[in-house]
Amino acid sequence: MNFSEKLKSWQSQVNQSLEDCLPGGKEHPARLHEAMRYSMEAGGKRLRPILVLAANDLFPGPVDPMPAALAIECIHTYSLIHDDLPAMDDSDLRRGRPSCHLAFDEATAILAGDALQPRAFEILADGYGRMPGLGIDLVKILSATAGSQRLVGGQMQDLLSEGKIPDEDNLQYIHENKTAAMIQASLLMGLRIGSRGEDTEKMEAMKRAGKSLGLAFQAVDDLLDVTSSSEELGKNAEHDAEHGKVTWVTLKGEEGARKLATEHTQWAREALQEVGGEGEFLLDLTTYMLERTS
Ligand code: GRG
Repeated sequence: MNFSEKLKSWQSQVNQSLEDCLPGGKEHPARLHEAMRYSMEAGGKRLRPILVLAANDLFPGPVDPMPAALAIECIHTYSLIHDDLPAMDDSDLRRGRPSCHLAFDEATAILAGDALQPRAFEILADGYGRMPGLGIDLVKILSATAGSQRLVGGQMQDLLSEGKIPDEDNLQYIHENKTAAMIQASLLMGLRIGSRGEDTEKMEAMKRAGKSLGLAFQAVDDLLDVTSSSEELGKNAEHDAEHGKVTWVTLKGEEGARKLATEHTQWAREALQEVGGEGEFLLDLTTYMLERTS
């Protein structure tokens, strides 16, 4: 299978497994389950689950990486639902559809996000509970990443910085934690599940790869916000400027942001080469992430 065939095949496997792993839309309380499914089934690129599967594939072992891939998508989707709320980024479009709080209401959207978080850890417990060493490591990676010093902390700092004087260190902090942390965690979980997951040197190199890939992803996101339409993105374009957000584009210009994205992608690729293994798909994925249009 070539790169795009494999990507499509993994995306459809992930979509099918996500469909199976959430409570049915008619299950009581139906409104809550419908809202969870509404945001999850709206699609999205599924990049984080694909990163888990691809990192596992570097040194594949007997353990199924899919539960970890589903768990990280549950955390990611909750973060998008909450990010769109009026109290946060106040976005009305997500994954090509009205945001969850508009399709339902604010309270339901808050609860749908809330409910996706424990579901993530339940999926990990169900998938890896019989392998306590591995299971605990995965819970540790995902819970630390989703917590106050990474994803939530990055979001807090992002909100506190709206309309403030641009500060490069602050922007770096926000992007390392709000965006790169989840990309890094996806790669670390995938590698940990594979047959060489206890090799600390490989895990350290993967940490560096994840950070660079995440920072590249954010620089591309900042660029797309100014160069693409809402229709192409499936979310509001020019949202950053409207919300007084500092981005790599406002700090360094389009050319500077593009250079940053290319450099970080290159560093990610070098770190991935240090990790080793069957890395062709993952290297192609870094190019796909750099060249993406949505
Ligand atoms: C509410 C705790 C909390 C965190 C929110 C996800 C997030 C943090 C904010 C979304 C706004 C944003 C531009 C984040 C940075 C880049 C990012 C995470 C984009 C969305 O990820 P994609 O493009 O989305 O992978 P899809 O829909 O394809 O899954």
